[in-house]
Amino acid sequence: MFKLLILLLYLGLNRYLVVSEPNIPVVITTWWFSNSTVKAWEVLKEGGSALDAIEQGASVCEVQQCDGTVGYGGSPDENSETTLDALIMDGKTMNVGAVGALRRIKSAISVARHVLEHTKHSFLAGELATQFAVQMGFKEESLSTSESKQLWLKWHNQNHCQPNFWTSVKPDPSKYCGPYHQIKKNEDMRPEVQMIVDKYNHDTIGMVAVDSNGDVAAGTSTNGAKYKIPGRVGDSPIPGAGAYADNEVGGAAATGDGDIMLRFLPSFLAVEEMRRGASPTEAAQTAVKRIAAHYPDFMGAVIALTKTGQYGAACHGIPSFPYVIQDKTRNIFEVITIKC
Ligand code: SD4
Repeated sequence: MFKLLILLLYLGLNRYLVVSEPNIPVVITTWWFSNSTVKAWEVLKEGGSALDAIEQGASVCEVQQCDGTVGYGGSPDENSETTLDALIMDGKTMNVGAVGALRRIKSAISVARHVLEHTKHSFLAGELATQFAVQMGFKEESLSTSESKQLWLKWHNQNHCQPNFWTSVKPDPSKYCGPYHQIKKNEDMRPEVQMIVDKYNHDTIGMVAVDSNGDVAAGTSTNGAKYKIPGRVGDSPIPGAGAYADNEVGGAAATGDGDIMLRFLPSFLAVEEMRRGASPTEAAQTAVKRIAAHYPDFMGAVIALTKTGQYGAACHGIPSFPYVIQDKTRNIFEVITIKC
């Protein structure tokens, strides 16, 4: 009996004594945006910071216009203009830099980094965020391309402005273009428009990284939703919604139907779940399920990473969801696809 007690005590203590080495540095990225992952990994493997890895990694997608859904020349709004949302969060200081509806500046995540590093603010928006960027030395240029103009012309002239994001207005937004005027709610109860998330409308690069010092950072960059109402800002630049990072726990990032997702702060929730001891996969599942309980048809995904390099993801409303990982256990990046 005594021996059995000793054995049980030993096994119990052992659980706490066996400390596995952290799997850092490490970076994870939403979708199959591997070029951004490779860039971030280059930074991390040279001993660079997680913040630099996130900024430089997401910048690659902005330049390469990943799937036409990050950076310039994608997702024209109702006026045919492309505007950008981006966020970067430092899990060491809990400082945030973000821009929403940024006009005429291509490098949104770098402008967000400037908000983080050169201001005491967290979030700048619209035309005045552009003024800030110009003051910081960024070049002002049109974000439209012949592709984005074509896309808009087709939407406007052939598809009669379908789909759009209006409800309770006249003329009937499910048939006609605007300008619209409000009507009383009970005159037209049009259901909320769901964003179609597919290869060319998934829009957001979200990245989470831990560097070799154990510092965590997360970030996003997107051109948002196609045919959005001008001025619309999605979930991506909102801390806790698009991404979140905390050195004490890890980080998370989200992608999908931002108008719905930002109501639930899924990245914050995933990090808090990991703080409570949930695995990254469980944490991401909890965040996604919380949204699905209210909006069963929403489409989106959450990726999560602990400060020790454990990772996972969860998704909803699409058949499957890929994300990319690179760490020191892999010679090259790996795309992991999960079923939703
Ligand atoms: C947005 N969340 O602006 C972004 C778009 C996206 O998958 O990630 N779609 O709503």
